[in-house]
Amino acid sequence: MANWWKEAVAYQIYPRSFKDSNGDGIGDLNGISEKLDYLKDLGIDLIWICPMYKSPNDDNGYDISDYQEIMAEFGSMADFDRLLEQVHARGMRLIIDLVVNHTSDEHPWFLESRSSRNNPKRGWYIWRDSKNGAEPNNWEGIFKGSAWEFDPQTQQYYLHLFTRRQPDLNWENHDVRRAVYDMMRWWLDKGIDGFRIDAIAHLKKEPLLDDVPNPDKLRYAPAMKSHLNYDGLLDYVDDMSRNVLQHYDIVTVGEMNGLYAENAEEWVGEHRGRLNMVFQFEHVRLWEPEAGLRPEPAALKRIFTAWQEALEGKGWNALYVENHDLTRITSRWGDTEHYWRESATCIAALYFLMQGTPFIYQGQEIGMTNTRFEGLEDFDDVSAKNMWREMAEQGKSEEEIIAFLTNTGRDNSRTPMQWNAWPNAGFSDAKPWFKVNANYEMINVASQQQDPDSVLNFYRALIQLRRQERTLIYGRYVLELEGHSQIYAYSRMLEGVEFVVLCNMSSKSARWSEAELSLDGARFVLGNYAPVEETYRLHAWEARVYKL
Ligand code: TEU
Ligand code: CA
Repeated sequence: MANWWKEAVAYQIYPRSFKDSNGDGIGDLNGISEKLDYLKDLGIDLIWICPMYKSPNDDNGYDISDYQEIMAEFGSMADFDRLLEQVHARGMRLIIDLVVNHTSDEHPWFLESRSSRNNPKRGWYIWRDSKNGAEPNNWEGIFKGSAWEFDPQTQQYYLHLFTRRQPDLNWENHDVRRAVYDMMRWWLDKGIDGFRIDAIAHLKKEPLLDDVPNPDKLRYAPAMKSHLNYDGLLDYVDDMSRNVLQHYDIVTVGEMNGLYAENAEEWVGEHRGRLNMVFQFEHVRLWEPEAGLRPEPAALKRIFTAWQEALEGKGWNALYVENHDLTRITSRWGDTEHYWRESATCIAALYFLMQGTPFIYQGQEIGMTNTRFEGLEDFDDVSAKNMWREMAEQGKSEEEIIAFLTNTGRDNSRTPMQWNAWPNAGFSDAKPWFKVNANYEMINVASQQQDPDSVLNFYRALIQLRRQERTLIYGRYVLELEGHSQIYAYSRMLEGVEFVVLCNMSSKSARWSEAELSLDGARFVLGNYAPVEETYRLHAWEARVYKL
């Protein structure tokens, strides 16, 4: 079935780091408004902005203290309304982050809940007595340490899967759900076009809150089994859908760690009326620092192909390789040292032309890379600081910790957007809240706009091509050259039209034979190298698209 959001190309904005409009060093809503023409010109149809709500910023806005107010540093509600209006005036759409697994500990709901054991909102959060003089169970939080925090005033613990300043809402409680749904309707009635639903995978907790097995005798044990995609979670989604989502023409994308291709249809199968898309985690979890930086093409083929096939004719994929929680993809999968431009564009072609709605994270379109950290003071992310503490307790050296966080840290993708080669990369007139990546004079929007071979212009070409060719939107995906160790190739087919996408995911040239995949009579439509010399040989990180 055709839907506007299937044909859209989406762009994710991390407001704090996108554009500062008033010279305080912090990105803001008016900064986004200033750049809408840039996004429109790039070919963007749909914008997702990360949380812009009132927040004490323990987790950069993912700790919300008022869902119906704008963070003062980002502007005002009038600024938001103007942004929304200007997005719509350009024929684009805007979705916002729905963060309802938890609130800030400064949210009035939590302040009431913690005020006494018999407060009417006590049951809005998850409070428990201590067990044998310790935490109610042995769960480790996602950001390390115990998932419980003791509240001296009422002598009980509350559950927080993320930081201690992000208490988990109790989704079993019907008043909580009603309040969340009212808030959602308030935004939808304002005219926003949908939600990216944060941490939806964690809403449901194992009902008994029992200890998890702890064979390694850790102080706190990883407890994902008890709260990640836990049995019964879909009942909450159905409830939200019935009460709110189904009543609006919107798009929804759930952040769904712990979901695998074999169950994807339950979440986004069209006849089920749940969510439109999910951000699955399989391809981004592939990479473990100790296993080396680049995943094998075989692993990527297995994962992407499973998702493409699972949803063919049934549901729709969200396609992404970067976001504000991940390291930069060119640093992660590509070769920034020898083939920065080639690998950035090759990875772009690889994921962008599959079946699904492609999302681009700010800076990805110019091939921004990971940054450099010299000491603890260079990190901002609360999860990095917690990890630092944990590793220090385990006796790891400062160098080891910095190396680990440099390769994995979320701060890598949170450096200010690189607009031009002027001071502060054109992000702000003042000292930015977070250090600009030192390579901004080489990697920035202004210089790439001038350069026909830039990463930016490659993204622009991909977007235009996808817009012109229905086959690249709705066509069936078929994996080609399945056993090839360097080349990831696939075709897209619709009503007799066929495209082939070929990507050499390595820093060495790669060949295949005509017998394996013939390009006889095929027309070259897009690539990241100068004219094709040898049809059946790709240069390092070469990507080509052919129409058959
Ligand atoms: O991330 C949550 C998230 O990634 C989890 O769903 C995931 O299962 C976990 O990190 C596994 O390692 C979202 C936001 O994207 C992130 O920025 C926030 O810090 C977090 O929620 C808390 O709101
Ligand atoms: Ca500002």
